[in-house]
Amino acid sequence: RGVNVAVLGATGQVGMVMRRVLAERNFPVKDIRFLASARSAGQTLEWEGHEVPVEDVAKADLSGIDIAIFSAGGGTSKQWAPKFAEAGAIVIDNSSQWRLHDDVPLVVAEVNPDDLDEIPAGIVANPNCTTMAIMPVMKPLADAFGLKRLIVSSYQAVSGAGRAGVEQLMNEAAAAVEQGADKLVFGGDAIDFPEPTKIVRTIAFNEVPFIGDLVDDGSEETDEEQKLRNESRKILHLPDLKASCTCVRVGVFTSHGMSVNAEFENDVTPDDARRVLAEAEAVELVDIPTAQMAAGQTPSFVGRIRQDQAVDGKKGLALFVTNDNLRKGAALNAVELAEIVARKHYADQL
Ligand code: A2P
Ligand code: 11C
Repeated sequence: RGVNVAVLGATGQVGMVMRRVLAERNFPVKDIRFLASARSAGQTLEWEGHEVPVEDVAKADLSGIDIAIFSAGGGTSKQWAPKFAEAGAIVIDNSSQWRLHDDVPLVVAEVNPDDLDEIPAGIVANPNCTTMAIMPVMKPLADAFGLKRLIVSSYQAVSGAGRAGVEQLMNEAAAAVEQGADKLVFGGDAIDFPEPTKIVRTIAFNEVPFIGDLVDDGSEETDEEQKLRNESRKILHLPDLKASCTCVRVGVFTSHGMSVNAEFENDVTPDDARRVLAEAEAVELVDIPTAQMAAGQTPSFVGRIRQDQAVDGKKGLALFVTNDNLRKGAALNAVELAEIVARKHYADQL
């Protein structure tokens, strides 16, 4: 018994964590298939003690798959999700490709699972890791106090840019250490860094306020910055939520940090917020949330909760959230969505 599962992008950063999370959570797998590009065909990946060959998606037989979890980029998803759905699978897609389509549910497992009751196009979308990090925190606060406005600045890890982002930080950090990283105290050009390969500027010992692509709509925002606004509105069912985000890449391997200033309809003190968040699923209250604290862990760590002094009265909060961008931010939520989909749509097979 169980469901037939396929992972597209199984060889990537998120795909690797997906395989681990599927095994950790004893997902009810009947048969598993790993797919990627022609580059990886012929490799094998371990699954529960045996080696599974990686298939080139372009040559794969798509029949018989119940749930396909994708993390292979937007272009691949655009091309392949409809084909998998047509062949009978429900696709859970980690890319940004389908998130804002009306007939595609965009879901955080603890926040809006009932949006998975109907899956009209056979495609479900997993939110961006920045949105994901704050949704389990903002949803209970929104329900309790009425959320009006979000101002967010992100501190995003290089693994959000995939394996190539991780390699860029490793190579640059190695060059800096070899040449004497302390020279950077006196000048940003004191180290001869390799040319950036993925992130648009040197990322080792640096911060780069540019993630994604500029959107050609006159806003001068990047698509990554717009995702937070658009996805939060859809997940929280608050279509008029005011939200603004500045996305910054930092020289951290894993876990995104988010500084949040939130304005509410009703009064809320930091103690009120802590009381609500102490009960929230997938949230852990701490004093100082850090990236390293969150890496390899499941919850969104939230702390530094203060009254926002830039909002009149007691209607504003300032807080900081960290969350593992590869786990809950991507692979874990996708697997949790697969679990809900299995319960709601493949109950007879479980
Ligand atoms: P491959 O390893 O064969 O290139 P990351 O985000 O860590 O870079 O990983 C991206 C994942 O998406 C990898 O598993 C990669 O496979 C897969 N992928 C990228 N482009 C394609 C494509 N055109 N078809 C299928 N899989 C793809
Ligand atoms: C990053 N958040 O850190 C991005 C990666 O919309 O799923 C994921 C992009 C997305 O670069």
